Order: sequence, then structure tokens, then C-alpha cells
Amino acid sequence: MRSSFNFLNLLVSDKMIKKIEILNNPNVEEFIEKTAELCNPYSIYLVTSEEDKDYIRRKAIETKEEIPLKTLGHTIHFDHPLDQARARDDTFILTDEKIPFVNTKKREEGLREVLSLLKGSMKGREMYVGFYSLGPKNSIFQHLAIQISDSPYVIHSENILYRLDFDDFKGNKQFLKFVHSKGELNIRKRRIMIDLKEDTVYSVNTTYAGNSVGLKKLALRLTINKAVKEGWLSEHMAIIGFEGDKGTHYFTASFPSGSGKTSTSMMGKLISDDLAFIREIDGVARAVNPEVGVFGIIQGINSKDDPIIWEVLHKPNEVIFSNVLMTEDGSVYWEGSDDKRPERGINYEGFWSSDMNKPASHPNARFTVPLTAFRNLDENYDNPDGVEIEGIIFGVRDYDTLIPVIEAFSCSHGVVTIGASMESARTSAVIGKGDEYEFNPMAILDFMPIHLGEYLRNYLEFCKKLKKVPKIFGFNYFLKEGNRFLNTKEDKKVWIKWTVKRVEGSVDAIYTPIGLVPYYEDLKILFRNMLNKEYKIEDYERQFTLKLDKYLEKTERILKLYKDIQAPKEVIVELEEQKERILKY
Ligand code: SPV
Ligand code: MN
Repeated sequence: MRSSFNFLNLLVSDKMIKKIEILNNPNVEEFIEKTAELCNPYSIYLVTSEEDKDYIRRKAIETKEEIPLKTLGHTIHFDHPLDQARARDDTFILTDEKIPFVNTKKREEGLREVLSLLKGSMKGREMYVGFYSLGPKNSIFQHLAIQISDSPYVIHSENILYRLDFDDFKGNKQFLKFVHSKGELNIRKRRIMIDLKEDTVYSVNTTYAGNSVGLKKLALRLTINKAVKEGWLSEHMAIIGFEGDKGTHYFTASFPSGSGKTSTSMMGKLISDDLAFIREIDGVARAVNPEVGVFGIIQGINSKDDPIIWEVLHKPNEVIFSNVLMTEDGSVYWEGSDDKRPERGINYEGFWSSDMNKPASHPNARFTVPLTAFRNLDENYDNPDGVEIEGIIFGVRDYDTLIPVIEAFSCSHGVVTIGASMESARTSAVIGKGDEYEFNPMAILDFMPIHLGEYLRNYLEFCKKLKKVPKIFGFNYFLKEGNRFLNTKEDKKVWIKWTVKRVEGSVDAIYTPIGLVPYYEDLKILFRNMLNKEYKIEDYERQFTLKLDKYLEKTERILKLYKDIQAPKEVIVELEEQKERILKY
């Protein structure tokens, strides 16, 4: 080990070399050596301990990737103006096949391209190597991962969002590999290449976390692929414990980015706000959070609607704010906050003043914080056995068709006609035009590395393995009449309570051709008890009258789409049955 590092002419301290030797893992050594040889940093730093986390915090400030704010532990980071969200068009799955809905590139070609961009990219910089566990330690859910990066901000984010884990790499262990370099931050040369064959992701010329922090959405592509091969689920889902009359019931919830997932996570006991690994154990679906932090959207966070997040963002605690406005007094402002809008400040584009007629913060501006900062954190958040999942929510941002809450007839009915049929208005979490409707099954299409039909086949087989089957619900917080939303933010509490009551078996539901719908009387009681609101029958009718012609159009549209991609028969049959039920009604 020592000799090959010397051969590379690198500055590597004896302490670092000892650390590597302790691991005695040739795969780790090879990965570090190959990356160092390619990227040519002047030194290597292994991040394995609390002390190293401190070092990274300092480096983030020294390199000016982060600026300290006046509250202890708070820093701000700016991404390039053209690098404010996930870059779909620059992200490729490396495969020689053509896969519907997946942005692919021939493997050899993609590797050649990205390796040439990475060549020498770390010259004059330190290369950081972070060791992590996705999911709890000592757990069947666990996946090991190494992030290499020349950006202290990226490693700082990983340190907040994931469990640092060095010891588990001892021996001949396998792990997921992430290579990132900010390169010259030439956004035209931004590339994210996902190599399923080697469980490796390369990312260059970007710092926006969704493109650079490997363990988040880049790892998701690798773990979906693994999950489908191994018969479990790796999902873009929050995990939340909701209180019922008979105790806590854990749900998973998937919503497209920017459509209510984080705020739903705050309505109960928090385990995860973004990702879930789900396995069948003794006939029960159990889930863990691969992460231990939150990378959340900050726009619109205010003390009334989001008291818990507001508190997390205002106490002395580790927070990285990204792409918000930095004010003259060393604090931050974002659009939609309680604070008075300042006259001027600095944002991701440079100097900003209120007379410029531009937003002060980017709509995808974010905060990065550890889960332990949240007062609603669930005691099982790091439980190696996970928690039992009794409900699954699939939510969309739909302005005109879907009712606020519905329950599926069965697991496969829910998976196909709710989850796999999701169409949602686009938000600022992805670069591109907002508000266009997009097909986004399970809110996971952006991260799909394989044929969607294969993914759904695995989902449906997973359903069949379960002896205790979770109830599946569809949510839509965004129904409108004209320009007016038909629900307020707090109404979500009622929809959630209704689903908890369904899980506990304490309310009935109305049978309709598309699923099971709440009774007015039940919702009326919940609105009164929970929100102290009189829920009028007219409101119920506006929200829950089924627009069956629109549901029929949607079902036909989705059916055609799945026929076109030759989805499994079960998917087609569920949709055809739904269509028949609507037509007969
Ligand atoms: C999302 O957009 O779904 C996020 C943030 O959770 S990102 O890391 O950009 O994916
Ligand atoms: Mn997400």
C-alpha cells in the first residue's frame, strides 16, 4: 500500500496509511489507488472519525465552499447558478441496451467520456475518502459505501446525511463506490455516469447535492438494481410513525420531489423523509432509512405550517443552508419564511437587492441537517430490524383529477393503479420547466436504472410474499378549482388520520370503481376534532366527487403506456379491470 502511494507521488500521512492497513481490504485499497491515479490530487485524507468530521467542517470553510453564519453550527453553500437542481439530461445509466424512460449511454463510451473529464481533475486539491453505512449498522438492510470527492462541502453533506462507518469495511467486504470531482465547475461538462456493472457512480463538474452527494440519489440507482435482483424494495419514500388509538402505525410515503413528502414526515414520528429500504421478514414488510439526515426544500418553510423544521433551522445545531439569501448580519432569508424580506444580500447569483424583482432564494434552495435535530424523531430511527410497515402512501401534485385520499382494494391494485400510475406536475427540484404533468411512477422514474416493467414485477412479487399486507393509499394535496386550492396545508392531518383509522379498522369506506373513499361523516368528525373546523358537505362534494371521465382517460393513457413497454401481464390486467369497472359504473 505504502509503496503504491509513493509511486503515485502523493502526500499521504503515516496516519492515513495505518488506517488503510488496519482495514486489510484489497478492494478499498484498489479503489482509492485507482481514483488517486486518475484524478491526481496532491494528498489523500480518509474520513473515519468524529475528529475527521471536524477537519472537513474546517476545510469547507477554508476553501470557501461554505461560509459560517452567525448562529453556531450554521453555514451557507452556493451552487453554480446553472447547477441548482438534479440534472436529468446530464445523468446516464451506462448500458448498451435501450431502456424506456431511462437516459442511457453505451458503457464504453460513457466511461471514456467521464474518465477523461476526471483525469487530473483534483490537481492541487486534497482527495477525501469517506466511509459510510447506508442503513443501520449490524443489520440485514445495510449497504456499505465509499464516497471519494475533492469537495469538502460534498463530504460534509455526506457526514451529516449518512452513518460514518469504518470498521465494517474490514476484510474482503463489497461496497458501493462514488467518485466525485467538482472539476472546473464547467456546467457544460457536467456528467453523472452510473455504472451498474461495477456498482460505481462518477460525477463531475457539479456540486448540487442531488448530483454530487453519491449516497443520496446516485446510490438509489444502484440499490434499486440490487433490490430488484434480490427481491426487496429500495424506494423514494419517507418512513413515518402515525399515532392511532391502538398505538403507532408506521407508513411509507412517496411523493414527487417538492410535493409534500417532507411536510408529511413532520405530521408524525420521523424515521425518514426521503428514502426507504423495505424487506419482507417473516411475512411482514419492514423498513429502514438508509440516511440519518434531511436534505429538504426550504422555500415556504414558516413557523406556522412547519413549526418543527422552523425550530431545527433556528437553533444552534449543524445546518448547511444552500442557495438561500445570506443577509448582511450573517443570517439567512428564504422566500416564504416568517422573516421580513431584507433589502439586500448575497445569493447564488451574487449581489441581490429587493428592487431587482427576482426571488431572494432559489425555489430549490435547501437545508442539510441531521435527523437527531428533529423533536419528532422516532425512537426506532436506527433500529437494525426496521419498523413494520402497515400503510403505503403514493402522493401526487395533481390540480384537476385525483381526489385528496383513496384506499386501494389490494396491494397489486394499489401498486398498479395508484403507485405505477402517478402523474404529477413538475417542480423546481429538477432542472427544466415547471408545472408540466409528468408520468412519475412511485416518484422514482428519475432514478430508474432498469426496465420499469422489471421494477414493477418485483414490486408485485413483493406484495405476494407478505402475510400482513400494508394498506395502500393515494394522496393528492393539490386539487384546485380555478386558481383556488380546495384544501389548506393542515387538511393533510385529516387525510392521514383517516388512513390510520382504516389501518386500525375503525372506519368504513365507500366502494367506488377506483377504490375505497372516505364517508363524509367520518371526515366531518376528524375535521372538528383535529382542526376545530366545520367541514361542509359542499366542500366534501367538491373534493370527493369522482371525475370518472378524467379517471377513465387517465387509466387508458397509463394502460397504453404499459402495453407499449410490454409491462408484466399483471400490470395490464389491473388497469384493464379498473377501466371495466369505470365503464360499468
Ligand atoms: C429530490 O429532489 O427528490 C431530493 C433532493 O430529495 S435530491 O438530492 O436533489 O434528489
Ligand atoms: Mn427525494
